[in-house]
Amino acid sequence: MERRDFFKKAIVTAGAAAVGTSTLEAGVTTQPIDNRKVSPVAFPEKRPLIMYSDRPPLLETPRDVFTSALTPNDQFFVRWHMPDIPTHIDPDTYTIHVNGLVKNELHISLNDLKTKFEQVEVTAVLQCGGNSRSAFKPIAGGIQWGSGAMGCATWKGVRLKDILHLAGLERDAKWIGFNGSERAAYYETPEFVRELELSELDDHVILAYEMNGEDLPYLNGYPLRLVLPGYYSDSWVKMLSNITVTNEYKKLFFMDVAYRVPDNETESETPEKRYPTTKPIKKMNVKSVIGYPTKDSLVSHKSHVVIRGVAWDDGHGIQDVLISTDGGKTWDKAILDDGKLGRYAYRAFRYPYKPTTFGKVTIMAKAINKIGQEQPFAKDIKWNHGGYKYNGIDEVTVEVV
Ligand SMILES: Nc1nc2c(c(=O)[nH]1)N[C@H]1C(S)=C(S)[C@@H](COP(=O)(O)O)O[C@H]1N2
Ligand SMILES: [Mo]
Repeated sequence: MERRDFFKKAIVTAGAAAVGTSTLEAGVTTQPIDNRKVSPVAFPEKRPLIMYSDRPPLLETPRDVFTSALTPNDQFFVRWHMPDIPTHIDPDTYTIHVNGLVKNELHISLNDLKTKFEQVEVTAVLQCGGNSRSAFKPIAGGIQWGSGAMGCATWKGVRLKDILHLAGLERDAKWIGFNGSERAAYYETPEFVRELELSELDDHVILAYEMNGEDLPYLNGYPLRLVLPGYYSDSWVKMLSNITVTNEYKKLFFMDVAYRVPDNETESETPEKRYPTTKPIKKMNVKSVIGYPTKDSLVSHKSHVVIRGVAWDDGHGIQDVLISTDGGKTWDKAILDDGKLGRYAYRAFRYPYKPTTFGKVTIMAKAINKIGQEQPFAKDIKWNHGGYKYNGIDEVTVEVV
């Protein structure tokens, strides 16, 4: 069977299975999102995570880590596109090369980055555009991530703007490309490069060498990565080797085909008919994830449970998180943390809950941001082929005993 035919078949089957199930019925969770095991194998600097592949490393953070606003480095998810990641990086000889339409071509060492520029910090959520893809019905293409292809950290580094100022942009400079250091497995595969329009980059964009007060973990892009607060992480190029300024968009680059959604208002299409034009995913939509309880928690009848989780968007800020413990019929406000980590960070939330019935209970969380955008019910989620930008109301079903 051709791969294409296989996909068609998988979609039809999954579509048929979805008919007749209601995501709102208490006691039924139709999200496959939690049905994964943490791998017993740990990678360098990482505790055991949910593994989808070892080369390239694809590691997901378990849901129960999302009970506080910062994600520990050793539990932070990992995503690489190419199997051939450098295994040795010498911090004393590493330089970042800035070239293209600049007046001064630069080679900046790690030490110069840390000593000759203003050092800045930003706490920001890094989320893969394919996070929660496994919740799409029917199945959408790509790795079937649960909710843990994301994390939030405090990033430290230097402003991209300051580096470009030193390099001096030529008058016709319009685009900027960021290269990772890894190599493709085949000559035909383009390298990992992200191109962005210079006009969309603001002061918050940094080249970061530190994550939560430590060197970046190797798998999260040591020694230097791009940090674009508010944007999905396909733009956050790791192990940066090169920054090239151009006056035109170079179509052959890797990211020109992946991480795109239909270019229409609802960013959606049907499995049968692909929308003809696409646009990059770019900014994150409003979303929340429940960290406690999980489907593995045993919750005691009439005990004092604290439901916990995190909520975020692209920087407008979270206004409210609403919790339902009756499968979406009634909602009540959760308590949010003080928000001191800033508008690009997770807002941790908590909600005291005393279960008064036995058996399965479905808990839901819905975030609303400061401009009134809110998470849709899972059944109202708009579908796209790539399985990007899933932000349905989160739900967890627990057993009350
Ligand atoms: N050099 C390089 N940078 C990269 C990628 C990659 O494959 N190579 N993948 C991108 C994507 S799609 C994601 S989701 C994030 C993952 O970052 P993490 O591994 O630190 O979690 O890195 C981004 N930056
Ligand atoms: Mo990603």
